[in-house]
Amino acid sequence: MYKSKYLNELFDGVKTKYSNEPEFIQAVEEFFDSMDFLVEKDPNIEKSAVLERLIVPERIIQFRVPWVDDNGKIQVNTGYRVQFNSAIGPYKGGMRFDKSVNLSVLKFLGFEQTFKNSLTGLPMGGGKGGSDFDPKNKSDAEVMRFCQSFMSEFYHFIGPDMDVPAGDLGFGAREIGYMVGEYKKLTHKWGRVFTGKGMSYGGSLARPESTGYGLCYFVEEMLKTYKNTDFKGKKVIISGKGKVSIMALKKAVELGAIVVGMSDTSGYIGSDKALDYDEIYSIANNRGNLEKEYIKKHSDVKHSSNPNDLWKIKCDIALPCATQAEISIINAKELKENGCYLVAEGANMPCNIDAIRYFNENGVLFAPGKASNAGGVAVSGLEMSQNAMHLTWTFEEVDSKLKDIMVNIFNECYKKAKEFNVPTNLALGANISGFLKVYDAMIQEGVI
Ligand code: NDP
Ligand code: 2IT
Repeated sequence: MYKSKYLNELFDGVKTKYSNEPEFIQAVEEFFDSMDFLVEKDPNIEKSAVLERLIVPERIIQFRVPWVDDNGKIQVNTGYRVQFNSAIGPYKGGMRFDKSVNLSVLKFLGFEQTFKNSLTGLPMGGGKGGSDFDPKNKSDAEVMRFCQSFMSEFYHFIGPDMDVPAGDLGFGAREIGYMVGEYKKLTHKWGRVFTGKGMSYGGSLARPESTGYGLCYFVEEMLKTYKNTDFKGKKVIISGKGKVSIMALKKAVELGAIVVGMSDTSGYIGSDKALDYDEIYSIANNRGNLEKEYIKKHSDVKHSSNPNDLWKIKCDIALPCATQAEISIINAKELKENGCYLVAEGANMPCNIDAIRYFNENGVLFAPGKASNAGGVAVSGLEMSQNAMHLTWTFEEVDSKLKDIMVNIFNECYKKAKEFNVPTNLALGANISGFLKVYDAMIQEGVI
């Protein structure tokens, strides 16, 4: 229940209209938690129907993706792009390939992306796309044929000033390469249309590192501001062993943390001591199974085939970096009982809403993904700038801009949270700061 009658009615409408979209409903509910602090102060929010407009994507594109597998069998998947909001810039956001992909998941991701991109301070609107295609256990040739078929429809809807996709879960350098290649073939234009490209064809240095590094820069600011400390000697657990998790691991270790637990879809590994960084890195690079592979060389670790057992490990800091709905209220309580005092989202919406409320009410510092994982899209924005200027910045230049952006996002969120007398509520700070810029642009652009 919100304090505001208007928000209650609006949210009831969302729940009824989108009753089959639970992920999208959670993203809106969490955002409205913060809007409840704002709508009574500013009657123009209701009058301008900005929230009614914001929760409806500007455009949803859905298409058939037929392709032929290595056995000559014809397969059919669904392709999507949710062009959520272009108030402050062209649509920007990742592409996800996973069997769980559906409109609810892509709408929640596109909705959150709109505020995340606004927080970066760069002119990027929000979008998200992908397919229910599962790249696991597919050959490179199958992935290539799938990407080519996908792009044969998708290329109509993207472009440097229209919509610039990037990677996300199940979608990395390999997929981006095939997509860019096919885009070029179909349009006869060099593919300035994706970010996260390889370094040999227009990618930005530090883009692969950016989400995980950015997350650690954000956490450093939290530790400094709220606890007058830093990463040194802190016990950290990180879920996943994907693009975000591995780079969070690398930076956390570099900053002096002791990473004591990690996971993937096959299970988790945990210890009292630091895990073997090189071994995890090598398993991840070879797309291996973390639990089974790691224990071959380190039989002394705790492990199980349930990735969620990760949250039972004693730690100071938890960085969920795998996927949505990883941390339930039960996991949240386990974390708190085991001494965890800071949870920062590297993934998008890994914490359920009751877990977030529990953290905020029980003295566990919480960083929402739309702020703490914004480093990836921020460096995507920097990749777009470099491409437009036909030049390349060094790793150090990009990394230093990334750090500035993350410090700035933290400061913005913290300042807003203080302004509303809830100084540790960074979710509120992120939602309100991200919203205000989009709101201003939507009012200036009229009812469109
Ligand atoms: P990847 O596909 O590279 O990695 C995902 C990892 O999560 C894999 O290791 C996968 O395991 C693991 N995983 C998936 N589901 C579970 C689960 N239920 N429990 C434990 N592990 C699981 O994706 P990314 O690293 O790119 O993305 C991860 C998250 O970060 C997503 O939420 C994404 O939206 C978000 N994000 C990504 C950004 C980016 O730039 N890539 C930017 C901002 C946010 P396995 O290896 O077994 O498949
Ligand atoms: O969720 C995200 O912010 C991403 N997957 C990165 C998007 C991007 O355009 O770089």
